[in-house]
Amino acid sequence: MAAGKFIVFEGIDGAGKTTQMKLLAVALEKRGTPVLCTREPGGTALGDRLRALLLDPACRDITRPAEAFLYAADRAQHVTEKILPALQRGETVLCDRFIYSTLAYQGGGRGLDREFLTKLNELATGGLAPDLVILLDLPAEEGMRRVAGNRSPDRLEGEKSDFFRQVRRGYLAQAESQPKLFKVIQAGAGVEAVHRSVLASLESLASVASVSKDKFFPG
Ligand code: Z5A
Repeated sequence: MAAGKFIVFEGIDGAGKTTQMKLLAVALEKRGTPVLCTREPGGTALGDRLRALLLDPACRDITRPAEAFLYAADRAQHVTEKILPALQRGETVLCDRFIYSTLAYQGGGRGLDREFLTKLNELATGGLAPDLVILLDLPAEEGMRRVAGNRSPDRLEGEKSDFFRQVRRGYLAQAESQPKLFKVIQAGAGVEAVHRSVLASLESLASVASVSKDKFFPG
């Protein structure tokens, strides 16, 4: 059975990852591509419990390395239990955040050593890498404004805007150093315009390239 494609959505909080991942899933399914949508942290029973801990404002004393280990534990379980089996079944996996979040948040934002984080990521993933990373790029203030309208801030969203500016820089540096893997999309545009850009970014992926952006937003 042919292996499915692995597509990761990345970006700061409020960039629109969840919105765009769902739109892409619908678009692919309409074309007959089997899709699994998942996210980090979360995606497994263990991951859901780790997610609750990681986002709990009461857990503000988690140390920086402990935080990195918790995200890695979530990822190790997620890759083995959910992502790899789906890829082996031939499904296209759409994942809201992956190793690049660790490099951007724990590296760029928290200042942890990049080599340490890269090793941790390798350990957690067993070397699994996506076919495409869609980076939805947005100024930190705009992302914070979007999520502020929705709910009270979780543990990380309580961070200052400077933190999210560093995270954004962390993402852009990764995209610059891996231009074949990353597609950077300006996420400040409207939902439909961003979706069109997401569809266009799939052109490099052979098995999902038949998705026509005109089909979903005619005219
Ligand atoms: N984290 C980490 O530090 N290290 C790691 O390794 C990993 C994660 C894996 C996960 O929380 C947290 O964990 C996250 C990083 C950290 N930091 N925090 N906090 P999460 O999963 O709850 O947070 P998130 O992934 O950032 O989700 P989010 O805040 O919901 O953002 P989003 O998925 O990118 O956006 P959205 O839900 O699609 O849209 C947000 C709002 O904007 C919503 O009202 C939309 O209707 C609106 N929206 C979306 N698109 C648009 C456009 N184009 N225009 C206008 N409005 C829009």
